[in-house]
Amino acid sequence: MVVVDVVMPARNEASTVAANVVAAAGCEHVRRVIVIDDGSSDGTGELALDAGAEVLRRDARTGSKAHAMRLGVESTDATHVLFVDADCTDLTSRHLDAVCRPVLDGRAEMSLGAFDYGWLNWLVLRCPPLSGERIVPRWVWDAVPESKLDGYTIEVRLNEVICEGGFRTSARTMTGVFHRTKRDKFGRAEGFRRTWRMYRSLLSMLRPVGDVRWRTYWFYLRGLTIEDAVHASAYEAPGP
Ligand SMILES: Nc1nc2c(ncn2[C@@H]2O[C@H](COP(=O)(O)OP(=O)(O)O)[C@@H](O)[C@H]2O)c(=O)[nH]1
Ligand SMILES: [Mg+2]
Repeated sequence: MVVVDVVMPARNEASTVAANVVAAAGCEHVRRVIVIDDGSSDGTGELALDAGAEVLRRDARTGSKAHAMRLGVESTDATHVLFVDADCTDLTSRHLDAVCRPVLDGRAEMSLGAFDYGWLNWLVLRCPPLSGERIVPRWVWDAVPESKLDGYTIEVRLNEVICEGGFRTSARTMTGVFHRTKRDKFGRAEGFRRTWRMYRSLLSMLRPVGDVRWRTYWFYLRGLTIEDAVHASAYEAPGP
């Protein structure tokens, strides 16, 4: 039997976490919503709890977003994990329903929703995906070795498992959805520093500096199906 739980890493996302928990809980395929809060000083964990999530806490001095995700996955026996970042804006249950469907229908092993970049969406959907909004069977997560858990690069590691194994990805734009950027969260200077650090980590994953093969991207494109953009009110969920 297929069981989907949501794993939502959250650190200082008080302004958006509750709305994302409600969106995740309203997804028709989802059983539990698990928020992993570490190091928040703005009440993120309490807001998530009030919104209906189960909240796990971590020691903020060690690890990263990836370690928070691992704690979430380890806390469930779900067959599939739907990862959702806590800083999305205007995310709805209908977006997440659409993200889940191809995997549950057996049309893809990984399915993801990309943010809405307007006229750039056609390009974003063809780039190696960094989206935090994605569903995978738990064996995909389990295939990422402990030594490769890292906050900035965990999405690339999940891509690697899918691509190198010859598995399929389904992607679509989630119309109207975006996130609070590092600049929104940390201001211009610190936001820029963190963004720079993130792209540096991502680029240094590639050979010859790192261990990710360039042809992994070719494998990705081979297994990729791009679906129609999904709108907040794409369809009515079935009634009770
Ligand atoms: N629990 C936990 N969540 C984190 C950590 N780092 C980032 N996050 C959360 O992971 C999600 C994505 O992180 P974010 O900083 O937005 O990355 P970006 O989308 O690439 O800018 C957000 O919900 C963050 O709050 C962390 O160390 N621990
Ligand atoms: Mg973000």
